[in-house]
Amino acid sequence: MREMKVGLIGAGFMAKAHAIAYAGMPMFFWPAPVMPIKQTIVDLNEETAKESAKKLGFAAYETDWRKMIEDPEIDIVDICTPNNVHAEIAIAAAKAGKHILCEKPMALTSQQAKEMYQAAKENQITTMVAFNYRRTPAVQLAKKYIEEGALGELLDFRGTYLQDWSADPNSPLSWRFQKNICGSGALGDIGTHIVDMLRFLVGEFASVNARTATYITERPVQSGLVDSLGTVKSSSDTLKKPVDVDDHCCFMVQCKNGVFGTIEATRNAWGRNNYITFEIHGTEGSLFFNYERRDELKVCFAKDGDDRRGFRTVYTGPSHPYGNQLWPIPALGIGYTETKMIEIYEFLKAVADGTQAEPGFRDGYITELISDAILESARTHTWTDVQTID
Ligand code: SOE
Repeated sequence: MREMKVGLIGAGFMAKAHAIAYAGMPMFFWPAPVMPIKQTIVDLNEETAKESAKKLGFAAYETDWRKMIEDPEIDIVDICTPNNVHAEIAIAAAKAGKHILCEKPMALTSQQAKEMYQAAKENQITTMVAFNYRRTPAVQLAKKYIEEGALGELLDFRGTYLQDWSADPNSPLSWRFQKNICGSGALGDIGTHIVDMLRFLVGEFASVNARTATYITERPVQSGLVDSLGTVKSSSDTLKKPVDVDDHCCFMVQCKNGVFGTIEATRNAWGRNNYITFEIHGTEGSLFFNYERRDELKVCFAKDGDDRRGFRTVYTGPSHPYGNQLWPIPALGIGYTETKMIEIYEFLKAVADGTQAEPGFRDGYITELISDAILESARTHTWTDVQTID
């Protein structure tokens, strides 16, 4: 079996998720398309890099990502850093001929995303942007129902991504609230996941009409780049600095195929944790998914008699997408790591076949163009067309 060496940049929550996925993927997807070898992990802080190599099972560590990319032994570059350095790293990695898995959102701006996409095309590498939730077997099952025509003609899509980790004004001003590091707030961080879901399930965006708001306009300054996602609270007398990104983002979508959508994203919704939902209505039925109950897909069909009609629950298992390779009994439980393992399986399969992975840098770039249109629409209070690419 062909082995490929992975260099991973970052040592936070996402680095852990990716490291577990590299280790676990071949245990589910055997024979693996290629055997990933966890070679080098990179963090700016030497102690963190060294400890992360031990903890996450990498053979070596580095503090300079350029050195890792220059290493001819490395085949795959995995970017798990804050958003502001994705472009520089990805362009260097593409020029060095490495395949790239990049965390979302792909870039700070659509211009950066375009340059990343062009560098990937010019150097004929395989890319993937880590929109992992479309990998959930229940979401793949939803896609199957839609493709088989079980919903008839699609009418509308209602999506949400709600969390509450930033609802407390004393949760610190991490990089996720600073535009020069994150690009946008709830929109880029979580809204883009549901944008990806809509594109995957329904089709391309034509135009949007959006509203954004910043509810907590300043937050306590934190030391270092630690991303505690609200688990560490500062005292109320800590120095505060302004937040310059959106806390809440809500928009209507007109799709090219005529489907209408609404999407809401916020990290300030008390009581909601990872509440990624969609409900899709068609002329012949409806589907409902909630990631907090990710083994379930709710389905309802018009053809059911009046006295039987209503949502019923399909629990995903071996008969469903990826189910054969995962667990042998429905509802044993899909977790975040399974979605990441499937993601890495699909990425490495594309690398092995010399094809493009989905969602790749082209999709990431389109998502950035959609984000631009959303922010522009929120600024101008008007319907705004999404720029198209070839
Ligand atoms: C924080 O909102 C976050 O870590 C996102 O950045 C991830 O993409 C999401 O999957 C979980 O929440």
